[in-house]
Amino acid sequence: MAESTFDKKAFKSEIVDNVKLLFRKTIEEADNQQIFQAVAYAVKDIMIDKWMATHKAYELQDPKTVYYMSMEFLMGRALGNNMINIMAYDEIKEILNELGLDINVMEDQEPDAALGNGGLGRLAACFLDSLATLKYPAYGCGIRYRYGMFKQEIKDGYQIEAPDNWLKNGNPFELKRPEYATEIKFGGYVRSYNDEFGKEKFVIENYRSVMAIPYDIPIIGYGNNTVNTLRIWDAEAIQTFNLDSFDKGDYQKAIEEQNLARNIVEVLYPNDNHYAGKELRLKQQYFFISASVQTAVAKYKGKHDDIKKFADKVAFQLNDTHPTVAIAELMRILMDEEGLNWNEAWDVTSNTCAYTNHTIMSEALEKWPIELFSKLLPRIYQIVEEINRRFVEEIKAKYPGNQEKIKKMAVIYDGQIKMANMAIVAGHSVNGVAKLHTQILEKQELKDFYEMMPEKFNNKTNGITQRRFLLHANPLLATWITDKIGDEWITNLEHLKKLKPYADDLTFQKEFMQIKYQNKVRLVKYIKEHNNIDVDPSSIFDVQVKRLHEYKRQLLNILHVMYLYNKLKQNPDMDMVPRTFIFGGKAAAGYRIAKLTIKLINNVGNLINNDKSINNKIKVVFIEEYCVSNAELIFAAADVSEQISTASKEASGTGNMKFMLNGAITIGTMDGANVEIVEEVGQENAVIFGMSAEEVIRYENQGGYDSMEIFNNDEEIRTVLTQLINGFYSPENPELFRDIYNSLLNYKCSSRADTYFILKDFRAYAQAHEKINEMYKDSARWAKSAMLNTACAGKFSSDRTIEEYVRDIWKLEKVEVKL
Ligand code: 26W
Repeated sequence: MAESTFDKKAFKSEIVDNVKLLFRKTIEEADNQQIFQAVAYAVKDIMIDKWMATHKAYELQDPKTVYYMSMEFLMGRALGNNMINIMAYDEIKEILNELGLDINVMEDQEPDAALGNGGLGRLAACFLDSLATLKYPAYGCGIRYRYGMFKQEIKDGYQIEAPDNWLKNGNPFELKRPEYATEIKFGGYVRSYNDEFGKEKFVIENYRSVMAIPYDIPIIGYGNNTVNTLRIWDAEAIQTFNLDSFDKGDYQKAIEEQNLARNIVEVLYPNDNHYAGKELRLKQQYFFISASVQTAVAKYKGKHDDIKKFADKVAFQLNDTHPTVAIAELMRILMDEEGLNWNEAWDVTSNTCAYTNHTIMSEALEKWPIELFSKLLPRIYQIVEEINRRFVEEIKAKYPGNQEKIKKMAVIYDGQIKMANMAIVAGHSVNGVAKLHTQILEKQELKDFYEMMPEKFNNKTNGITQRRFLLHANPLLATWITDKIGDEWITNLEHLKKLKPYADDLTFQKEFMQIKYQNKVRLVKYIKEHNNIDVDPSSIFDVQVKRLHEYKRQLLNILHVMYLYNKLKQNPDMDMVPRTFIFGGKAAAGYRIAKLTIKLINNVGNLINNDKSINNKIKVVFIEEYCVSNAELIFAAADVSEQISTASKEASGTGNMKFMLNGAITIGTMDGANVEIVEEVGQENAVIFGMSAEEVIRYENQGGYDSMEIFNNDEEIRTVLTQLINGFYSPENPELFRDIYNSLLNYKCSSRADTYFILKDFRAYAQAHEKINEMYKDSARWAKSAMLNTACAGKFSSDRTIEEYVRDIWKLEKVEVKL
């Protein structure tokens, strides 16, 4: 590990100087936000030398570089992470102390960079941390949304969305790079002509264009000198006003262009796993992809003459289908601008591009109507058409007369362009994000492709960065672990295995649970401040935090709480360790049933939390505005991790890994990465319940199951469901939760009753919770399991995931950066 050469004295005076320079104030006069900015600039100052050194090393050594293309990077806050990775966290904490300031308060001044919805965006952020820590040359390429993920407020139990003006105070870590602005063309028409050699050439005419302006954010590796770049693109109009000469027409046009540009990057689409074919979304995609691909080509050409060897130096990873237009854009540049023929361009494109699939939910599959697509991107559409034409020929050659195959695999079918199909056909790699997920892709969702091109398919089980989700999020546990086994786990998480022998030791168990208790107290304070609910830190903290979605089954969780409450009312002496059920997560603004579920959780909480007769045995808390920064508090404080998706639906999950790392015990289905979590920690240290993925798929193929039968035969379930429609939790409006009730029991046009098998899994889930209760009562047993969860989390580091991508897909070499 590099020695820290941190100069405390200099850093302290730089903070004071920065406050003066930025705000014309003394440190005594400055407010917390201003001091945060001053500290952030001082940290950036340390990073900038390393950033320049990294740039120089890359220039000199010309290594192969991966471009991680993603519409989402859910970075969260940067200051804490950066202080940790420059290895000066404790020193800066001391400096701030000397100035009478609290480092946590300073960190809390920073808004989250919430340029992502959930798992897919956070994965991209973890990957950037790992790439830099492992010294691999990498760019993140994305969009600088003016507004990130909306802010969630809970009013009267309902979710209210508010805009996330995250750039309000500026972003101290970003660097505007106007010198790298790139023109992006939309619309117009394609004219073809023959050049002097008789070769057909294409030009787009009558297009409208915007400028893409990059902002660079430094991504620093832990304890090394590598600083990679997250490049996010802003949009500006090409001509700004010319005040001297504007007549009315110009003025109008200028404003329009300004608006076209502004609209593109205005806001992140807040849909998670639900596709809506909006033109603006396609504009966003082409905008940042064209800018990124053009830049990558220009950079390559700065050093190399032979464009055919592009893939020796460049890898594009497409984070889901959203950036898939990169394939056609690279083809366009290679053919129209670099003069390659189709086959040459195809080879380069195919060797450069690789695709990651993040979901099997059919409603998330991106398809674009030909009309919309071809109008916005006429030349790109021609290329997609040709990709399709050639591929359909291949299908016909391989499966003569088989129309089904064409229907399933063609890139264009039924007036729609299927982006996933294009990614699979064109790229050289298709990967799932957990073992089970990849198997389902191969055997079900992408079966026909797997049969035709099995060599492309591979698995890369997701991971998380321990630097943020343990070292930063849980300093008490991090310090304790380092005391016991040294600090190598920070860059090699498998070292946590060394904790295993401690798991049987009573003293260590006590210490471990004491730390958990302190983290719970920290969360209790947060809950008191934000929800004004009193929570007992010695109750079991049972947590489900993630995006609201029917397949994730927050509804199963809250129905079970209702069931437990009924039981307690019948028998107040019931043998039950007090439980705090903690929920958190955002619902897409237009997702009615998900929003109604939030309201249900809050109403249930309201009634139960205020019922003295149950002796505080149950508390229900809905944490408002779940985001990366409060997630860090929540994971550290959890005893039980709820991972209860309908088996086969959760591609991987990564929250599950963050809980495990922090010593929570999983209650979950055999879905996504849960399968591998159980493999690592052992069945006895997790509580697994419910239908398997295979069973779910079998039922789905049969058209579902009869939930009415369960309703009719299970009185306790019937009581719970009836409470949804008899005003028990909504006396002012007994009909309020009718839609939830109906979703479980009634067939509705296209969707089956209880699509997500909530009632079918209910009894198994209730039993699993009884098991949790029993386990917890044996405190030594619980402590041992909790410790083993931490000890066995080694596999789930994103460092491991990245090494696998590098080995199997990107083929990068590490670059040592010297200062
Ligand atoms: C176009 C609408 C849309 C938006 C987002 C479609 C699909 C998405 C994402 C693919 C949804 C997503 O975040 N998927 C999650 O990806 C994580 C990282 O691989 C996995 O851990 C989660 O299981 C998966 O739901």
